[in-house]
Amino acid sequence: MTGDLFAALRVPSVERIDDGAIWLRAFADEQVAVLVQAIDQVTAQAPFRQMQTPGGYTMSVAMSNCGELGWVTDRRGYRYQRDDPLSQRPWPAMPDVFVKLAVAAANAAGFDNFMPDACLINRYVPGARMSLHQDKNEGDMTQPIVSVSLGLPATFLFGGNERADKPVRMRLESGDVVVWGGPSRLRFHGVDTLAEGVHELTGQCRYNLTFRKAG
Ligand code: MD3
Ligand code: FE
Repeated sequence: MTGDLFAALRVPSVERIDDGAIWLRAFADEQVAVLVQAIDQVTAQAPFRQMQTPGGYTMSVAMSNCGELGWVTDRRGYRYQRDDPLSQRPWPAMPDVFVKLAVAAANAAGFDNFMPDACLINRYVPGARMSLHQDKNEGDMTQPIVSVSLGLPATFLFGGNERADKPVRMRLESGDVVVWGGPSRLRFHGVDTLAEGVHELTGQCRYNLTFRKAG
């Protein structure tokens, strides 16, 4: 089976959003099915869970991780840790298809020595969102973050260096990859409330993989 006869054919393109922020449209289109299978394998070992923020809210996005380090939040704060707090066992290894894709995308965006040690897996259902934030728990801010969107489309909010800066809205589709590095690395960003929908591959959900050099 090579896919739906009527699936839209997307043409890959590379677009600079800002200094260090590169949008690789359709970069992962050929791998989306394999990537979703790998998500299923990882999350059979480390199930999706809705974590608590330090302020006591439950996140609407469900999360898991793979790789040496995983991002977690609870009442004690945000951090990376080697063990899954649910199992107290190491996170599942990062699947080869994940590592290869992340390195290839970083290279295509001009970052040639990227080697992720953490992959956060986000799952959005309709109604889920992620409010504006910065990613600043990683050890080396000279390394980019590579993000891969799978399943339902979402409106991504790309803000400025201050929380109050008005964000630019970008529609991220399944198979799109964005590399966020250099001067864009600490920009505020978020995801608008996911709209209802059904995707042929993922059903009523969107996945986002973010590859990081956390340690
Ligand atoms: C821009 N995830 O997990 S990925 C996150 O779609 C996160 O699930 C969103 O923000 C999602 O932290 C957005 C895109 C992204 C990731 C990291 C960034 C954009 C970024 C770091 C700096 C600037
Ligand atoms: Fe983020």
